[in-house]
Amino acid sequence: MKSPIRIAVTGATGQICYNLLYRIAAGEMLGKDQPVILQLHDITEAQPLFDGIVMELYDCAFPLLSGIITTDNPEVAFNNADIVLLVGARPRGENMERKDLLAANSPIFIQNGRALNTAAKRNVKVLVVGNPANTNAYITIKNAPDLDPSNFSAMLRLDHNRALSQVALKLHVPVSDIKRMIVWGNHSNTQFPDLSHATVGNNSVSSLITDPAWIENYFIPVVQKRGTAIIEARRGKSSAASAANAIINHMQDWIFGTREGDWVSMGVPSNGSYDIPRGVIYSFPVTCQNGQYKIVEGLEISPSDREKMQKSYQELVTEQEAIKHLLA
Ligand code: NAX
Repeated sequence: MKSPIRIAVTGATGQICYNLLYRIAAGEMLGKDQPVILQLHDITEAQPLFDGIVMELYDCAFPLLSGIITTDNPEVAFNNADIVLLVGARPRGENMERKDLLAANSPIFIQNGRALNTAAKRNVKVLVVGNPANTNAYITIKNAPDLDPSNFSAMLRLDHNRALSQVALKLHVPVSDIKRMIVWGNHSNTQFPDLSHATVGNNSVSSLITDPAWIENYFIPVVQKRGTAIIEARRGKSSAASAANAIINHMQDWIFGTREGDWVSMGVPSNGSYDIPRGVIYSFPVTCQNGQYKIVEGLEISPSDREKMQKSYQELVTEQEAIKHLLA
């Protein structure tokens, strides 16, 4: 039997985690032969909610679940962690603007960064899910100076999966036949879902779409606004099952590698590719091998697509400006 992997999860009593923890414990993220220890974090007020969650974890009698820790102390949660999933965040309240959300979440991710710097394994893999995910990842990295920034990523996989599904529905093909989808930029409605490099078999997706207006007028806005559509459809609740699934997909690809001839979208520190200045956490197409992600270089981008990519970058700059004083 392999030795257990320590997986820390924040926001562990929230709705995404209720769809996530049981799948991780069942081996759906790291494989059916990999024991796991769950190190669960939530705020002090949420601690009583762990009772039922832990009872249900035990009641599943998962053969791979080697231990469970619950805590309101991030350093305890991140202690020796191999994988850290930062899901916990302040939800966006009514009448709350994006900048208010940024201000409310910055202290959480400053604290997360410091605790990771102190307590996590040096080769930990950290996925930031809590919104605004890209800028929260930026804040976390800035507060974990002893960890390599390439240990971090922000989640754009739900957007990537949404884009794949829309194309699969349109072309009546299985999702698995579609390769090389990209969602560029910020996990917000400035993101740019780009199917100009996507393929189905030997064909480009764009050559198979007979009404080009579908891309601009349907595909792009539907993917960009899917989060809001889900909230409306679920009577106020945001994506949970699909978000948990995207976390599992993201981590699997990062750890075990992307499939041959394909890539995925991840929010990662820019290396300056595609005119996106270094350091900003921006979603790029990446391939993964041996536990490392690598930005796909050299794709041809039209001037109008470059404009869309810059628009999302500019939003990230505005977000960084809004929290700059908190990082000084
Ligand atoms: P919930 O509101 O159900 O859960 C949030 C959890 O965070 C709660 O358990 C809460 O106690 C905890 N929390 C609150 N304040 C905290 C603090 N100061 N420190 C640590 N934890 C704190 O939200 P849920 O639906 O689970 O969503 C979690 C986060 O994921 C939200 O920020 C949400 O916007 C974000 N999402 C990100 C997605 C992405 O693609 N990157 C998609 C799904 C989701 O919208």
